[in-house]
Amino acid sequence: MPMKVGIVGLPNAGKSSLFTALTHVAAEAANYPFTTIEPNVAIVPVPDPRLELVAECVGASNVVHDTLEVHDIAGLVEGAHKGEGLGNRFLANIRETDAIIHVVRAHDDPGVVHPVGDVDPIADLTTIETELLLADLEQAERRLDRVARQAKSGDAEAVADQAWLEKIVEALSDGRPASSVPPSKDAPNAIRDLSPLTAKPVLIVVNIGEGEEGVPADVAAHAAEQGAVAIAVCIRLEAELGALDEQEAAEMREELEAGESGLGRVLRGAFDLLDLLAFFTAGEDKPAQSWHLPRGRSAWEAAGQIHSDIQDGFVRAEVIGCDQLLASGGYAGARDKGQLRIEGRDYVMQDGDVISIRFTP
Ligand SMILES: Nc1nc2c(ncn2[C@@H]2O[C@H](COP(=O)(O)OP(=O)(O)OP(=O)(O)O)[C@@H](O)[C@H]2O)c(=O)[nH]1
Ligand SMILES: [Mg+2]
Repeated sequence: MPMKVGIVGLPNAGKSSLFTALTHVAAEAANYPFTTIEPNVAIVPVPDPRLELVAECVGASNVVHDTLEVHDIAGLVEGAHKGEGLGNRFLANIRETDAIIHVVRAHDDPGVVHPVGDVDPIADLTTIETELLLADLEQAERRLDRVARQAKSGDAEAVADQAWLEKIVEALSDGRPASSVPPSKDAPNAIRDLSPLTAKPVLIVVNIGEGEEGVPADVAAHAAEQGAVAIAVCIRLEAELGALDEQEAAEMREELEAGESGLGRVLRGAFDLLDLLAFFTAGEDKPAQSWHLPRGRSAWEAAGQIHSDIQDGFVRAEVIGCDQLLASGGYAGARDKGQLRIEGRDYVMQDGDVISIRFTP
């Protein structure tokens, strides 16, 4: 299952332009079978240069980068949590995602209509943040109602859920995000069932005009306050460059002194938010593949990323850090040096591990 991110923002902020530009990247990425599940869902590869090196070192047949699923939703407006502009349906779409990209307009092109008035990134960010907060509050209150009824009959899980939900409702009512309430040990499923929007990590993409540079200071300060990361991208330029072929785009980029691809920064930024580690599987004449896991997970959980059959039949794993594998020139050299370790199911995966799992089918 790829990790998912959802793009939010006011109407006309530049969400669909960003989405389209990202899908161009996906379509052009070498050997990647580009897929569009639905018109507004794209699967884009997250390239890891280490994987290319590992593939070459072990003589793999091809390279398959792990992917990120990006959801574009229609613009949210004030009142979205109450269903304004189909808001609730859009919000439900992003409840399933692992992280949020929040696009905010900072360019002042008079040709693009602003939905509520003047170009004001802080006001716009706040409008959307408030909608997410109110949407969470409404969900949490509804759930609390239900759980409180079950708790009356003495159901221990419901009692624990109720206690946690009460804290969530209190925080949200005060304007604090769900992320400010620590998850409860006694109510492990409550957070998953609620999947609050305001507990998801946020990447703010500031849509700047051509020739502008950097995140405006007030937006940077606002992002820091919210615990979000902000980057500046001229989305229209990226969308135009994305439609060109790679060489043309590189020439244009140089001519315009546009610097590194803003889309690369968006993808990497979104991915960094998820705080995952990468691990690899690779063998001679087999595909070399990258996978991702939250930090601290076991070899058994890594197996589950690859295939549930491999997880079910897990026997042991052979593991080596990719740096060691590369330095030894491949598996044979690493084995000679005793660097290929045998690990059990509880082994804690490290970033850059190359793993092969023995399993009974
Ligand atoms: N000048 C300028 N215009 C832009 C930029 N990014 C997007 N636009 C324009 O703004 C308009 C709206 O962009 P979209 O990407 O459709 O906006 P959206 O956020 O998806 O809007 P909704 O789907 O209506 O919520 C389009 O006409 C874009 O061409 C930019 O960086 N600079
Ligand atoms: Mg759109």
